[in-house]
Amino acid sequence: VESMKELPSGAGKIPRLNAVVLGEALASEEDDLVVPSEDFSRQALVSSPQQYLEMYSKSIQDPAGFWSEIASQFYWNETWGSEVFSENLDYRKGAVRIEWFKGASTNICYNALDRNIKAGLGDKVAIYWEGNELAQDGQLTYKELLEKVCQLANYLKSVGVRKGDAVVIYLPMLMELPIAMLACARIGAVHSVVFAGFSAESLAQRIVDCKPKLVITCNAVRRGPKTINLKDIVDNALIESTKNEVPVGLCLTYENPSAMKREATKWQDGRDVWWQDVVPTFPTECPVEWVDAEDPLFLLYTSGSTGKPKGVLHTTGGYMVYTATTFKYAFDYKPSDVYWCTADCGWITGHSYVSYGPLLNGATVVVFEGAPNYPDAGRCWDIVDKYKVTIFYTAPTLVRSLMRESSKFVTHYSRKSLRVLGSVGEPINPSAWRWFFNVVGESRCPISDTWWQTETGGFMITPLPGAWPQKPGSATFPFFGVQPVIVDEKGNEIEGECSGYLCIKNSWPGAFRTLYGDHERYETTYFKPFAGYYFTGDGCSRDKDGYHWLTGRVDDVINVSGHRIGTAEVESALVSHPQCAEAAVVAVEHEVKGQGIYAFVTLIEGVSYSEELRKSLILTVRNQIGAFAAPDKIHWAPGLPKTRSGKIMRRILRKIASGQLDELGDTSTLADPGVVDQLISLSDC
Ligand code: 6R9
Repeated sequence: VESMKELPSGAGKIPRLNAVVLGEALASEEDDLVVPSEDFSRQALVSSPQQYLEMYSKSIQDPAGFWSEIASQFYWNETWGSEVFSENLDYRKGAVRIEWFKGASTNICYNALDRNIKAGLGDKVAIYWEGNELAQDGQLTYKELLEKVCQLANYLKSVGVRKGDAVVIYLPMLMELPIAMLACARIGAVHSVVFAGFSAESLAQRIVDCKPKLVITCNAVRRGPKTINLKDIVDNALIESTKNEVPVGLCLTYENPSAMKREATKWQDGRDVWWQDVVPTFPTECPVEWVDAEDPLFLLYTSGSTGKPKGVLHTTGGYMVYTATTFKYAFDYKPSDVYWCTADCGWITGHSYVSYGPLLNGATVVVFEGAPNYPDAGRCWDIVDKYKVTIFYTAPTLVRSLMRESSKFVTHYSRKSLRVLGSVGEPINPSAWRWFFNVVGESRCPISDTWWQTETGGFMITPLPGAWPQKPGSATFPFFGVQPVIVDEKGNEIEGECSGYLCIKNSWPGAFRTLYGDHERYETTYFKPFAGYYFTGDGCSRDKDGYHWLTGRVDDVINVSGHRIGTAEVESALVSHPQCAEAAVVAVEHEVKGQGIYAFVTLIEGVSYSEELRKSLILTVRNQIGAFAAPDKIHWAPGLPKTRSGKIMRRILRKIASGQLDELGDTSTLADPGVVDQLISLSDC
């Protein structure tokens, strides 16, 4: 242990794990450490802070050696040259550029399927598919999955899709979604998956930007009690894209008979083709297109703070190595695991941790089409028991919504297969963490609170379960090869216990390489705010033990009388109140303090609003953070405006809070636009 602390540590390079973490002192109550069980640690891939430090140090001191050793476990048709990676993150020294394994050729579909089959996993289940309705399910072994992928890949080639061409995929969580992604990858086409909850207008915008050879969709999907007619949305999007001079001549449509029969589907002869009519007629073998490690693998659009969505571009080799490695370590993956991530493949989490990361590891993955509260709030645990899920990865918003319901929905099911839990998408407040840990995981499963972004490709700051004690609400320490730094306004790195802007120093294999068609925006948004670093857009503090606490987007930081308060901190305090289910906090202008705190609060089922409760909520914040953080206003909110991926749209809340009701902007991307009117009607309560 002593020697570990003396590792050569350049500025901010090696995490400062303190004595408590290294196991020298007993965890005290005040530190709120959740120590992994000895049984778990003993079997874990990384079983101690010391082992992590050793691997981490190597990854930082010799990134080329560290990553090329890992990369050599994959199949490369040709290997990389003398340089494992090359980079320039400093725009003052020329164009920003990141390259890993350049010159090597490989194929991610080959590595996920053929390679695993050659290693004997052909008959292992690759995908368990669970439909919206209880009795609806299916499965594919690795061999069967490869056959399906090859048939589609052959079809795509037959209609002229070539290496480098874009393909837009607008599908719900059917097995056909990962199949379509892998088929594109197999022939070197660039997929652009658009979450099937986006409107026709958003879909059209993405089609116009990447000009695909075809769109792959299905006629309809059932989500909970509703049927959504996806084909109509695509039809409208294609009318719109044609108006913008991007006509798409082919729409491959999967018939999803449980949602809608073919006869009921609107059809445009000459453009629309049924998947089931053509794809199964193609051979089940398809040669692999070897691509350069730096050839594009996919585009995924993500919203910026303003305007046009950004087409985040990921390439092949680095992304492959990075998603596979992060998956393996952050979830302590073992071949016997059954893994379920509730994210949709329309988001980065579904790319990296439903499809590529787990399949590259030869894992068995659950793909769920439906809604987590249908037919009731016990559905997730029903699925966990049905497939004996061992690793369950979800978002805090889902945890909180399930927390509002009776815990009988959880305890009714056994859940004894579970061994690791995961969280992603936003900071998880300690009370949701505790509920997830205690109630869902019965205090036995470590929680990997994975901080990362569409842009980062894979996990950046995350616990390695079993390796060190956790702190509810902290994403803990950086993954191998990642050098997070906290900088002040001027871009100076701050050491030790501090808070500021989270940046990353140097590149990592999974980093995005550009914004499609707009390298300048890439540099301006991410590399110019703090010269020499990648700027994440997030705020972060590091505590005395070196743990990282993400405080939310920096545009969500409130400055009250010179005190910087993360909206997430106040929200977390509010949500810790036993009668508060969810809270969203925004800044409003304040005459005296500069900014004031405005809190939207959703109460738990069955509790009604009262003046007494308002006071008690404010008192909770005063007690947990300090008087300066007490909300100036509590706005009762039966529901919060969220995107379909579950992110709270603070932009809208800020407008409501400041009374700018005529400037609400576009509310069409909300999961439920009705909540906005509800909120406005409660403004004066
Ligand atoms: C993977 C994903 C990225 C933003 C990111 C941050 C927030 C994600 C988090 C988290 C705290 C976590 N975020 N995971 N904040 N703790 N574990 O969600 O990608 O949709 O691009 O969002 O989400 O603010 O900057 P993306």
